[in-house]
Amino acid sequence: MTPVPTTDTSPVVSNTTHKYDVLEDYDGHYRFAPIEESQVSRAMIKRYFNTMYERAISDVVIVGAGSAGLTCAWYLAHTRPELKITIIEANVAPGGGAWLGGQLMSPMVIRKPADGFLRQLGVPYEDEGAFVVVKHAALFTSTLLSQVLAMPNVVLMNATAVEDLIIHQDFRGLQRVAGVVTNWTLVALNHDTQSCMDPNTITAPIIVSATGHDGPMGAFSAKRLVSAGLTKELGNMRGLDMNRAEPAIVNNTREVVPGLIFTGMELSEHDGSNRMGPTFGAMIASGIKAAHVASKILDS
Ligand code: AHZ
Repeated sequence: MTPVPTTDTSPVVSNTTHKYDVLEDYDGHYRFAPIEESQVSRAMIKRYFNTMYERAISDVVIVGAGSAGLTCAWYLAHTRPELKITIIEANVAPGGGAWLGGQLMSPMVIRKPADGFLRQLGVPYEDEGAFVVVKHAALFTSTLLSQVLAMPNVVLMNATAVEDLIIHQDFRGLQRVAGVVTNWTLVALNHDTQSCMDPNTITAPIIVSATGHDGPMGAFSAKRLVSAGLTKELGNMRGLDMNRAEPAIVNNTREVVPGLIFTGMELSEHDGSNRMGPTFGAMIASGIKAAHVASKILDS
């Protein structure tokens, strides 16, 4: 028999309240607290612009909220709760490439010993000997992201691009990265179509750049160092070799010029090291190392 089409879209009414229900009444009498539209606008505007005002001077700015940038933020936020950590992410969705494992498949491989970070996060995994597998990369990334955002000393500004670096010069002529130049990403992508749309700035003694390898916006700071004359030329990312790539990224995580630390795959473009493909242990270990380097510089 052909099912009778129905135009009734009202939700299914249940007489029993389940223990997980947040609604007490599905029976057509559910009421929200009354609100004025302007209250909604002001609730957002007040907080967003207060945050921009407060974070115009930050302690650490992390550029890029991929696996390396978020791990760095998590570790730094937990070990240095007094620091104002500001993450700038060009995309609407933070997480970079860490929503999937490889070739758009969901499982995520993490080589030991970086699996220790999963235990700190409380992310379950299957042990395969030399490496572990998280059933879905999104489980890692969403857990990491939610824990980073829950930290009171972290602010994330997504849909916001870093479109330049602030570079100061001291009395000896030594150049130092002293902050970032930001714009909403939609503005940053439209400089060719509009008259000048000036950016904004955030100053900080430490910038951690984690913008990934070359792509629409990737390797941003590495490229800017070259065009600003602080780095001679890009090394350019080399071919895939998991065994060479992962330790190289971790061991070379460092302050590349005064005030600017590189972490994650941005390093491969700067240094000319190999890519590792879909294995994420180096992103975690490099992010943690970047946090240590930042801490040490701030203490010096
Ligand atoms: O949107 C970018 C992404 O979320 C963001 N980003 C890039 N340029 C930016 C800019 N301003 C603000 N100018 C910017 N944000 O940076 C993030 C980079 O994340 P990612 O996942 O691309 O890099 P990652 O180094 O954290 O992780 C790399 C993961 C890879 S790539 C790879 C391979 O190709 O072999 N293997 C692994 C594990």
